[in-house]
Amino acid sequence: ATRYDPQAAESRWRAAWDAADLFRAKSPAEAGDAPKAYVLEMFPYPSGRLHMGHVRNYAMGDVVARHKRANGYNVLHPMGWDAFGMPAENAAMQRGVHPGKWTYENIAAMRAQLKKLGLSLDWSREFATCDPEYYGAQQALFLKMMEKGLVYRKASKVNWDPVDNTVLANEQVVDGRGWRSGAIVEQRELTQWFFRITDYADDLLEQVRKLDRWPEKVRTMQANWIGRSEGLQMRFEFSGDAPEGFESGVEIFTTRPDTLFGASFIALSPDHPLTLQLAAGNNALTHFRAECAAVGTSEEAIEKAPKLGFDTGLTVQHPFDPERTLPVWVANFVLMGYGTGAIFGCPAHDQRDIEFARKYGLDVTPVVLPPDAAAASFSVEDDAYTGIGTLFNSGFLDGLAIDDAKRQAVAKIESLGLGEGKVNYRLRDWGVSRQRYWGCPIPVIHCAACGIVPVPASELPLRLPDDVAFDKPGNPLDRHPTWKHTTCPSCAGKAVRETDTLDTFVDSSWYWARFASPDDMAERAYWLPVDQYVGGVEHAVLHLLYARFFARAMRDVGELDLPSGEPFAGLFTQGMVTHETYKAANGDWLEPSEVANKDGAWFEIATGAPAHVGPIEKMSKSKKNTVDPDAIIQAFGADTARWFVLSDSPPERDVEWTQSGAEGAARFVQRIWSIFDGLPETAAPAPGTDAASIALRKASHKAVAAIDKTINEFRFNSAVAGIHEWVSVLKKAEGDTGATLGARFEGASMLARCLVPFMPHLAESCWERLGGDGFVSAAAWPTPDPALLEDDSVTMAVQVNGKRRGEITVSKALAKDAVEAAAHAEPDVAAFLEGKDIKKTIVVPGRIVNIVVA
Ligand code: ANZ
Ligand code: ZN
Repeated sequence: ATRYDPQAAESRWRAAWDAADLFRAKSPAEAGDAPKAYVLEMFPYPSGRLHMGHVRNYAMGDVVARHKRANGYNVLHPMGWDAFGMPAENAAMQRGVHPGKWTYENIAAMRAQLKKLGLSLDWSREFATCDPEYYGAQQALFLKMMEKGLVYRKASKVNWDPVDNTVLANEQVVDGRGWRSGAIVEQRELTQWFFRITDYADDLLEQVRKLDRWPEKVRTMQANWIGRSEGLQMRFEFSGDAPEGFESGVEIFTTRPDTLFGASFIALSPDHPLTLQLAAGNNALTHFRAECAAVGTSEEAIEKAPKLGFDTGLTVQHPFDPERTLPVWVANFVLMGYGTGAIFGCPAHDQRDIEFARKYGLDVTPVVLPPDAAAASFSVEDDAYTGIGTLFNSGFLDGLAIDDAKRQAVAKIESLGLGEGKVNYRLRDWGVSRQRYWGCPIPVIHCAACGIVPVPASELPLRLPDDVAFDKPGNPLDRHPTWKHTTCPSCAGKAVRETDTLDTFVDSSWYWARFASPDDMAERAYWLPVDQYVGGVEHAVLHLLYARFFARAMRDVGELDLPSGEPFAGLFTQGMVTHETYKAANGDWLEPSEVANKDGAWFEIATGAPAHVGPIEKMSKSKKNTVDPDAIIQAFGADTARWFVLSDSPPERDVEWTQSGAEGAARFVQRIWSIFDGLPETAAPAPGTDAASIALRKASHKAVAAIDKTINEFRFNSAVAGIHEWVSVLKKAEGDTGATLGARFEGASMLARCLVPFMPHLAESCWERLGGDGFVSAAAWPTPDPALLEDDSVTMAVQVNGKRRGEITVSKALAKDAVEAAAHAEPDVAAFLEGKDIKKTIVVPGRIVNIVVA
């Protein structure tokens, strides 16, 4: 018996695949009648090293790609790099290495690692988003979108570090402080670039319902993020003198017009135009606004901050009760970016409003009575009531349910000419400006005479300058001696370049289209949409939403022939790879390789001191519980690593990496090899028709069908289990079962082809050992013989007087009276028949036995 040598075999097969250019996608013309399949995994950020999460992600995509290829599809399975972003700049700041050099070196290292996995990738389409060809095309796209009105500028908040005097990315704000200076981060207004994603809000929401090959969970997350709410936009008129420019009143947006009788105040955002106007002559209000700004810009930070208010002294009139006036406040929890930037507060039925009202002593009037409460005794103290109920304390709305009351209130406001029903979206336009170097330069020029002027197409790509310094905080493009100074393409006067770069989410929003073709519309149309997208659930909201937006925008500027606007027809989100964590006695994390177990007790290898086992967690550097794919590949081979990450849990769940599991997978590789190694080196004889051979053939043909089905259903762990079972049967057939050599050869040949998606290198070696034609990676999926898929036995229900009393499993060939006898003898049925007189027994072959008793 020979041992299979994974390292030698794997590098040999990879070289042979490369030489044969085996995984290059065919052009539509070359492909002929073959259907197409575009299989894509979310492309990696070149952090420097592959981790086990990557291995799992790409192994899953490769199962799909290889399975499709074996089923006759023309497959596109590309790979590239999401290569712009902060870590490269951090490396530049900390180690003085240029972000470009750092990035391309990481790409080279990770490409080499990825190649070792034996993925069936078309490397000819590889690119990095920091390649000038890629970001130049992105700049052209940006300008087309600008022309179409999908891009605009407006003032918006950024995180400002007042010590380093620089804008910070969200990930550079740690607990409200700048990551380097430690200074408390402030909000600052800057004019920035936006994509008009809200133009597509309705369509993005409508279409997400139809994506039936997406996980339900992801579709719900998308819908919630878009956040459609139906409500009322109306104005409250001032009761005294109106401030200048606000004669018609203050516009508010509400989703609860039913609660208007419970209104006790109006609140403006600190950035509302009226607030700004009032602050102009008012130190106290100016000071208050500054206080509100001393929080991060994230929604979460604003949500968590304590409620702050400022009474403007102004009052407005209640729309339904001319006698009542309401005070106008400025409140920190009202955002300028949503609705109208002003609200009416109904403390009894809104949690933020009740906190605000209790803090500042404002009225609290409940107007919705819970189903089992009494009007006389119901009151709201610290917790707003947001449940269902009936209106009370509410004039003409009294007695109505919430939905009816909403309709009535909107109708009344409309008839008073104070406002109208309105749909609002939580989705905001996408701010894409970043004040950073390592990103795609926004291709516009600012000219004092002409305004915003696009960089001429002939000058694209507008490249990043290479000679930049990171010795100071801030954006090196901004302080570069020459880069930003240019002449206006329109008037030839002196002008400056935009120094903002694009959010890296832009880069990953259309790479799937670029893979299909850099510029050919017909080829893009041929490949798109992506048939199967595979990636982490952490991208369930933003990345997928931005990509869906880009598909629509590209369609609408004529860059994509994709009527649906949906880039990903199928989506699968895989679980994570986890590992036990270990701690030393002093509480420091220890790496898996630093500990060992003796008789159930863990100890630190270096010192012999006892170690503690912590919970099983996602592999992460901070907890030191990572396992390096390279080390695994070196020890066991890539097939073992692939097999393990696919084996133990359903793909959507987490899988726990264990050393013993990896060793088990490596042993299984040898066990499979032994099946092939055990066959004589002769041509395969005919399989034979004796009972033992037929039984073995049935096992093989059924295994093929089951593996096919489980792959199609993304149940790779079940496919793995099916292969385990099948291998046991084939091993047993080596003994004295009476199955012919031909039946064993047939099973082995089918097994080799079924192994391709999972352990492609081993599959090639097995195929070669059988004398198979060409590469098994290029072979067709085995076709099971339908006759061999049929079961010999059948399960039949047994009824007595029309009621089901039991079931029997019998051979299909069994004669009718034998079936009758078996039905009568079935224990539950027999117990029921005892002492009764059987009149008649009707057998419906293969289905049911009906017994009639008196
Ligand atoms: C009065 C009211 C009474 C509200 C009540 C709620 C409960 P969604 O569902 O997310 O659309 N709101 C409106 N604009 C706001 C802004 N710019 N900043 C902060 N809050 C704002 O939320 C709509 C509700 O959020 C609106 O309905 C408004 O408060 C508040 F018992 O109006 B409501
Ligand atoms: Zn000009």
